[in-house]
Amino acid sequence: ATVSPPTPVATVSQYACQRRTTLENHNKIFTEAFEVLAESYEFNMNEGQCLAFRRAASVLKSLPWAVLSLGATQDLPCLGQHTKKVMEEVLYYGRSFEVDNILSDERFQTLKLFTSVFGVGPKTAEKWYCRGLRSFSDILADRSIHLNRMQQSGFLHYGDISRAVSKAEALSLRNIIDGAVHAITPAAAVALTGGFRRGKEFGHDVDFIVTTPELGKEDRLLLNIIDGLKRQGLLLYCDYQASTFDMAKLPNHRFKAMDNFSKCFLILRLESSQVEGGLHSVEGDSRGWRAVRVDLVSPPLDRYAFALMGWTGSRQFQRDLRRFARAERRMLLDNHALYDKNKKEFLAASTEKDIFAHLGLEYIEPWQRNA
Ligand code: DCP
Ligand code: MG
Repeated sequence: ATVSPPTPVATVSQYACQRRTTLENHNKIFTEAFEVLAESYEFNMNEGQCLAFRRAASVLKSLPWAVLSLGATQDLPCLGQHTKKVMEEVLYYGRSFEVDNILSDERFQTLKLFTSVFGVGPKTAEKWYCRGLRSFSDILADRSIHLNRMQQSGFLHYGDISRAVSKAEALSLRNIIDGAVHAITPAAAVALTGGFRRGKEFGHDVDFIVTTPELGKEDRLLLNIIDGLKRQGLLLYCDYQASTFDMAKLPNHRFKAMDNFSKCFLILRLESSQVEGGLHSVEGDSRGWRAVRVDLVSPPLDRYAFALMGWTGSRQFQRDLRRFARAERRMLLDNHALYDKNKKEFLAASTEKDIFAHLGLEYIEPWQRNA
């Protein structure tokens, strides 16, 4: 890779969906600092500043060169005064003092620890922090705290599921889900999505889309898969959510965390013997198995392309696809559908390429969506 911007520098779009962002990040020293700041703003419920730093990080991730001076950033979008001040510190001192302060802050450290538990979001973490709790043992010793089922499983399997999932483990899980699906109906299909589809070597979970050609059978399919996994003794935790999908509803351009398809959040038992090269977790390997977080989503077949797009991510890429659609095309996009406000009609898509084409965007491969 080159270390300085080639001349002339091509203009960088403010939208991640008009940039090609591979996993090769030449500006990690900046983007890691931005991520800490974004997270800190997220804990303080400052959505605007949080997003500003996530956007800035995303722009730098897309560059095929390393930023070596502030001057090199003058034509880049999404970099405000605050981001540039942080970059200046990093360039001159090799570190940002603001970031160092956040990292050594007790509140930040505690909220980071608490939100690392499956089922614990920023609000719950904040509540526990305000009660004076600082560690897992504080939480577990406090009799006045009620843990929901998800949080109980989160603590029970904390050691395993806080450790990254490897690609080999993800592929082994695909075989397991494949087997469960095909025992039910050979017509159904399984696709690995999320970060692994973007080419990542490690993830925090494994995301799959399952589909059946029979419209309306999605809920049934998912329940049958869950049942199959249970009978094999692989189901450690299951939170199933039936579909609330309404095809008459306009897409919601706001990037909320959830779509309305039938889905389940699982913790599965993965045997070491099933994984090529063994388990990624050292401790788990001596035990012979580990727990892994798995998400399954089951859209109706005619919505498959939208669901695949949404679940492939990255979050920043999907956020900008929706922002681009609305601001530049007067269209509404979400995980379910694409609606053209000019023509007042829904635009169908059977592949991701169709969606890019409807939006008048060049096709971006999944491995170029690591924004
Ligand atoms: N997603 C969604 N609705 C949800 C959960 C996720 O639309 N209820 C989308 C957002 C992400 C993608 O699916 O872009 C995958 O979510 P993950 O949180 O699993 O993120 P990644 O797979 O990209 O990263 P990781 O490696 O941490 O799992
Ligand atoms: Mg994932």
